[in-house]
Amino acid sequence: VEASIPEPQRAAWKKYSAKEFTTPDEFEQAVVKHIETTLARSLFNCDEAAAYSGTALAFRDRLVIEWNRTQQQQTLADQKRVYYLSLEFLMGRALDNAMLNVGMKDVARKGLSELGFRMEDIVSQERDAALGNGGLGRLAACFLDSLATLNYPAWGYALRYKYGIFRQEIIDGYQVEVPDYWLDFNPWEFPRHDVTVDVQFYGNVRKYMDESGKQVSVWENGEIVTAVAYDAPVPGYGTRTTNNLRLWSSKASHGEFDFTKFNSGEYEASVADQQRAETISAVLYPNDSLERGKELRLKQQYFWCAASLYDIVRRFKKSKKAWKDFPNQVAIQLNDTHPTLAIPELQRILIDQEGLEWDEAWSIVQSTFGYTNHTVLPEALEKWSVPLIQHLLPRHLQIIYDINLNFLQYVERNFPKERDMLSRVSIIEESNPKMVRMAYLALIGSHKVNGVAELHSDLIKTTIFKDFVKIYGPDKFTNVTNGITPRRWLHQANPRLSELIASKLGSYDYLRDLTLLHKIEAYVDDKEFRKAFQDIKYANKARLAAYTLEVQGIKVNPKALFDIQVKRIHEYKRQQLNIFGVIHRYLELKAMSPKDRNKVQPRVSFFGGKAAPGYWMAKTVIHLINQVSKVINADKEIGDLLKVVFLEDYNVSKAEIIIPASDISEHISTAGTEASGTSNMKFVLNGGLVIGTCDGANIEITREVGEDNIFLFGNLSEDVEDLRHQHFYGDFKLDPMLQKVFDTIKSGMFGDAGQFSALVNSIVEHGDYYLVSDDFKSYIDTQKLIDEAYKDQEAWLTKTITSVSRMGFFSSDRCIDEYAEMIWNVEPLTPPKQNGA
Ligand code: CBF
Repeated sequence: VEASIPEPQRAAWKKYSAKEFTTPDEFEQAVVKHIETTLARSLFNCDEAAAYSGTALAFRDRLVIEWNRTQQQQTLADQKRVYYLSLEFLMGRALDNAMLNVGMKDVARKGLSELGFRMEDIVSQERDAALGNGGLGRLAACFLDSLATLNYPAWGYALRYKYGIFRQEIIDGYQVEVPDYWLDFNPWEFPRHDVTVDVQFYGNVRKYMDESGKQVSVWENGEIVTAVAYDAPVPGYGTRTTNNLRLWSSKASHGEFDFTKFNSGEYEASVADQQRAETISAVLYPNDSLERGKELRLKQQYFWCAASLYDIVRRFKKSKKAWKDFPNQVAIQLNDTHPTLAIPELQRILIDQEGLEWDEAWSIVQSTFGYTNHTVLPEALEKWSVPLIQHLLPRHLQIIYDINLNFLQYVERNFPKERDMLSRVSIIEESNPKMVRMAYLALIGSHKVNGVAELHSDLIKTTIFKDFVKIYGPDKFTNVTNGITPRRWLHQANPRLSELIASKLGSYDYLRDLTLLHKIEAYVDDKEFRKAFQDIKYANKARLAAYTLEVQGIKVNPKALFDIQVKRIHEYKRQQLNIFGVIHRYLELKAMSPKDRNKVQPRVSFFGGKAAPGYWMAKTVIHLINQVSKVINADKEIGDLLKVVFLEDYNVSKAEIIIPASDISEHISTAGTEASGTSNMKFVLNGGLVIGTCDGANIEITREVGEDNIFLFGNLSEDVEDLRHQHFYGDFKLDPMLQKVFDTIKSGMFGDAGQFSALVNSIVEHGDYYLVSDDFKSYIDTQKLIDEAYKDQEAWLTKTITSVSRMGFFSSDRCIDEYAEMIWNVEPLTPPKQNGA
């Protein structure tokens, strides 16, 4: 292409082509230029928000150069790419991450200071990109970071929600949801008005025979909504590779305004189509591990899958390769069942539009997709009603039925004696109305299915997918234990600890190979190292204490043991167990003599997390935490011995302050319910210990750090079913300590007891499904062990340093390499050296 452009033009272009800033001077020049020209501000009215915008725009320019280069290199290399389809990417802030990944933070710090600003103030101006609910979305964000860092050619695909996850306000102890207008200023996105896809809904299917006698299906008369691409660069750490995250926004197919309607006087109707179309990408559904069959949600899923697949197929077709090569060029990972419609959509494209035979197309589909399961909770396994799909996507329903028919015939042939199995494994559930089981469709349409931690991957094989293991054999199933990016979750969140580690290891190489952390264990007895490690923890606690005072108005003592549980509020995650434990602690303190109280380990219990707006029980838990906090924090007799804090509006950027400050963090789900958890990894990596159940990744963390360095408690997953069964048949005895806690709640100490009766009754009267009472004693006893252990600060320090040094396994880089090898069969593409580009 380059050769076809005349030399003088090429020379001029090269001369003026955008250059990356490398010095503080060049950086300042870029910032000031953006502030003065792009923002039309000046030295005299440049506040921190404007300085943030200027800085972000300067970095954006820098990212774009490598982003364009990477995309060009990947196109020319024409090798297999990974497409990660996730309805959620919980990216958090981008500026700090961009500065670190391109290695320009010091340059920016110096430049900003010369311009009169403090780096920290500027970074904190940025709004979080909160396009996710929790673990699943944050995992996707960590994966993007690792994919770019490891130079894998990869794209993320999602929706450009106008409103991300709601902002949480606590008013009178209750959660109130406020919209998140995160797009007010977003320098990181590039609207691609030239990259659009028309996506069809509704309509009907016409079938006819063509001249060759082949049956042809045409999906017609539908409504068209246009998907417009918005791209965001994803820079890798210490590499030039900058991948792409493509988000789709919806708009009416005829543009913003229907002039025909306007001219005929239908003024409201002239914009109504646009408003209806825009609704599709307007909101992120705020439910974590809890889905409900709303038509708009299904529309979102199809809109996103159709646009993404069209894009992927369009890119593939440019290569002019044969269709059989599609799986050699394209690996699509389904992050949970949300993108499952991509399976019938690809089959539709191949048979209806490209004219392939069913079997050939289906083999391409199966070789292309991989499916990650993130939960065994029955309420989170998506099902869509057949009439709804019939109405919205009539052709897809036919294809789903055909997929099912072929599959059931296969099962019948291979398991002729197991008639019952057919209804169990059918994609269509014979209920009223009939439902499409999306997890089954995802599994049948993929060549690999993975769980996200060892226990979880075992559980899916023995519970929800048991029959499928028999049908396909165990090789279709695998495990990829989750991981986290050490760039954000250590280097960015805890720069001093990162620096200390680097000072001992001689470089920051461990941020690209986290297993190098093991070398830190050699310093576990090094006095100077220990002191520095301890000082950093204290400084991080002091930072959280200052934040707590500033934002929540609660004064806490950084010398107290900081006990933190931050995650989505859900009954299975058992924040209720934690707060009942806090009440128990308070009652014990109140009953003690002042002399005995003096021996008690002071503690601050921090909570944070959002409840889905319609999840009433979770909201009750938040209310109880806030009521308990009010009473305990006001109790002068107890003072610093116990404080309770609910940190409002937990999100990624707050996690970066909260996580490095923990002494102990709580991962206390009912065994067998938390697929993996990833915050457990973040806390340990930052020098905190864990109290947890034998669940999800807690088990592998224990294996890595050693049993002496974690506080496990509670019933095991294999006992859960029996216990529930016993409860169901009336064999349930409330733990006496918990009884006291409930009596206190009923006494009205924390406000109107009626408000908490459903929570209490779920345990006392309705079978205690999450086994709070069964695990209560074990939990309390373990908390006592923690108090005791914490008193020996030296031994505690040894545990934390040892644990950090053994966390190498939990890097998301390791996950991505495992996915690449076991599932995607994709190779990295190394960028050329800087001056040889
Ligand atoms: O795998 C990432 C995370 O996904 C969830 O958040 C989910 O949405 N299903 C799980 O609940 C977590 O256990 C898991 O770590």
